[in-house]
Amino acid sequence: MNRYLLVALALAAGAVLIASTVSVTMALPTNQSVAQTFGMSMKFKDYKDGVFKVMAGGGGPTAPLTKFFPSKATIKVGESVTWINPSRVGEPHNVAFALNQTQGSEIDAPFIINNSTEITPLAPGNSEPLTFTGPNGTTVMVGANARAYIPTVIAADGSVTHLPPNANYTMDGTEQYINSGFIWPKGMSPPGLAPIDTFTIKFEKAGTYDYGCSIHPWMRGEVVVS
Ligand SMILES: [Cu+2]
Repeated sequence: MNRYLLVALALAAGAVLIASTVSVTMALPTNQSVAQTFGMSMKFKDYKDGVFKVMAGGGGPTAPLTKFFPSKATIKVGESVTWINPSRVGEPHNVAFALNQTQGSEIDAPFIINNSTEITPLAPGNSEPLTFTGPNGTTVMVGANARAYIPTVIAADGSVTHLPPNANYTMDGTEQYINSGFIWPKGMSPPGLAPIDTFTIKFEKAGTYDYGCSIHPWMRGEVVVS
């Protein structure tokens, strides 16, 4: 191998190293860079009368934003956080608190149905249910998980309650799981789904509460209550 080739290889390796360093740095957007990209104001802070507002998503048709903003809400005991979805396109988000980490919040889940059950699409068109053979020859159908689509609370004793759309829930801190249901930009919920465009939790117990969006698992946020 001649030395010119060696120099060229060394330069190429250096360039790759620099490029990968740059791309890693750019892959972690700060709140500020996200705000600039999407024309949001870094000064956005809507926290008055004991209610802290958080935007779940944002952006428009060319670039929907999948981020909670601000991602950290700091409030006092007895105050509330309200989530809204300001997207300009019909992209839903939800707010899921898995206080007991074993309680997941997948948006689709497999369900065992009777082997003889006939499933007929309500609307004629291009749809059929996703089914497969489960354990012991059972028939399994994949369906929408109501505990991610509609507001749901699982209490400490495991009892499940569905809240009305746009619920205002008071959290005592003993819950295993809380989900807002799909929050749509106002007026953009599809027919057949609950017209949810907001969700509010009043926090009665101090602590740091992590939450996420079941639809976009990289969307994370936290509420700090003191
Ligand atoms: Cu989301």
